Amino acid sequence: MAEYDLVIRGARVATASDVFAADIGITDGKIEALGRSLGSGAEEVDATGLLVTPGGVDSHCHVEQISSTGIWTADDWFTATRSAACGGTTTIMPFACQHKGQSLRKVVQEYHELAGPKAAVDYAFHLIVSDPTAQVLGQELPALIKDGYTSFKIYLTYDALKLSDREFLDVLAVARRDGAMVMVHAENNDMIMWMAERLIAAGLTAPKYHATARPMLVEREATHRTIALAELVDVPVLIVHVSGKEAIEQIRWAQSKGLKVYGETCPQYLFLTEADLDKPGREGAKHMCSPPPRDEANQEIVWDALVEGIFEVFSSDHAPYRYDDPEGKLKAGPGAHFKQIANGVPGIEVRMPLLFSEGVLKNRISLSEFVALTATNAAKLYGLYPRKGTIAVGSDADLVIWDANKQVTITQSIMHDAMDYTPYEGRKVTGWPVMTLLRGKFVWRDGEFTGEAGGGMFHECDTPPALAAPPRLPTAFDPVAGKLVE
Ligand code: DUC
Ligand code: ZN
Ligand code: ZN
Repeated sequence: MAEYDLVIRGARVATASDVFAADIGITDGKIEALGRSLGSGAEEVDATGLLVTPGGVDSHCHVEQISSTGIWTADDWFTATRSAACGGTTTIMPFACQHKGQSLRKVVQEYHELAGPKAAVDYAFHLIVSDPTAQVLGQELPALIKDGYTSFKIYLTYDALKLSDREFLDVLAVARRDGAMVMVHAENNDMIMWMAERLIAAGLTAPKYHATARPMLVEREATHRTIALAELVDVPVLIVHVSGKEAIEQIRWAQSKGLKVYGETCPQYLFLTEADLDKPGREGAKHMCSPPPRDEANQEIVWDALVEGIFEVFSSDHAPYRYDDPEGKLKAGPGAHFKQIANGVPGIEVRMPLLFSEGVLKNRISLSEFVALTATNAAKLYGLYPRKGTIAVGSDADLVIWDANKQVTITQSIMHDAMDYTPYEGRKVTGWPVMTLLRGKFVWRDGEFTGEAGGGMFHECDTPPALAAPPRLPTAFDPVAGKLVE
C-alpha cells in the first residue's frame, strides 16, 4: 500500500526562508513529509528540473463587488478563482463590502452565499467598513472578529465609502481592542473631488485626467494622516495599493520610528505607467485604477522599495471591469468622463508570473523574497499562517509547480477570468506555473483548469500576530482602555 496519497519527487522547493531539494509527501490534503527518497505515493509527480513554491495568497482582490460608479466586477466567484488557480494562487482574500445603512453581518452572509457554491480555491474575507455605527462598532465588529474576520479595509476617499478621521479612529480603536488588522485606502477625498470638478468644468474629461486629479501628494497626505491616527490609537495598519515615491517615503519614515505600519503594492505600479491612461479615445480607461500608475522613474522607486523590504505584501488588487461591454467601464457612454469610469484593473492570474519573471529572474529579489511577498507574509499578516503560505509538515498542501524557463506572452486569450482585456497584453515573461495544487488536489495541470466550482473552502483568520506588539502609546492616556497608564 502506498505511504502517501501523492508524492512530488525531486523538486527544488522554495519557502520564505530556504531553497532546498526535497520530495513532498501529501496525505489528506496536508503536507505529511519533506525529505529525500520518500516512500511511495498512490500518485507520483516527477518534478525534476521544476520549482515548487507555496500556493499564492492574494490578500487583495474584489469579487462580485459593485464599484462606486455602480458597475459590477466582471468576475464571479468561479471565474475569479479559476483565474487565480491558473496563475498559482490558492487562497484569495476578497472583501465583504458594507454600504451605508447595511448590517455587516448580513453583508458577510450574502458574500458567503455567493462564494460557497462557486469558489474553486480557498478564501477568507476582509470586511469593508463604510458605516461604523454604534451597533457596528459595539456589537457586529467584535462578534465578526471572534468568528474569524480579523481584518477590515477602510476608505479615505469615495463619497459612498469614506470615513471621517473621527470614524477612522473609532474603527482603529475596535481593531486594537478586539484584535484586527486595518487596511487603508489612503487618498485625500476633498483634494481629489476639488481637482476633478475643476478638470471636468474645463472640459478635461479623458481617462488621463484621472491621474491629474490624483497626484502623488494626495496619497502622501492620506498616508501620513493614517500613520498619525494609528500612532495615536497605538495599533498596526497596512496601507494598501501604494503607488510610489511619496507614500513610500511616509511608510519608510514610520517604519524607521518602529511603528507597525505595513505596505502593500501591486503589479500595476511596477508594470503600468500614467502614459497608459493616455491611449487613443477612451482606451486609457483600461488602465484606470486608484491610485493611478505613475511614471517610469517611479516604477524603479517601487522596485527599490520592494528590495528594501518596505512592502510586506504584493497583491493583485484584481478589480476587473470589462471594457467593450455595456455593463463595463464605459457604461455611462462612449464619452464617459473619468469620474464615471470604474477604477480597477485585473491581475489575479498574472500577479505571480509577473513578479517571478521581472523580480526573481532579473535578480531584483531572491526566490525566498518572492515567496514571502506573494504568499507567506500575507498568510502571517492576516492570521492564516502556517495553514497557508508555506511548505511545511502539517500545512495545507497548496503548491505551485513552476517551469522557470517557460516563455509566455501574456494575452487575454490565455487568461481564465471573465475579462475582455488584460492591461499587460503582449508582455513577455519567463516562468509560469505548470501545476497548481489546492490541499493536495490539482486545480491547474499542463494547461488545463482541473478544479471545480465549490472546491474552495472558507478559512477563519486568527488574530493577526502584529496585534501582539508591546504597547507604545504616544500619550499618558490610553484612549482605548479609557484610563491613564502608569
Ligand atoms: N481601490 C481598490 O482597492 N481597488 C479598486 C479601486 C480602488 O479604489
Ligand atoms: Zn482601494
Ligand atoms: Zn482594491
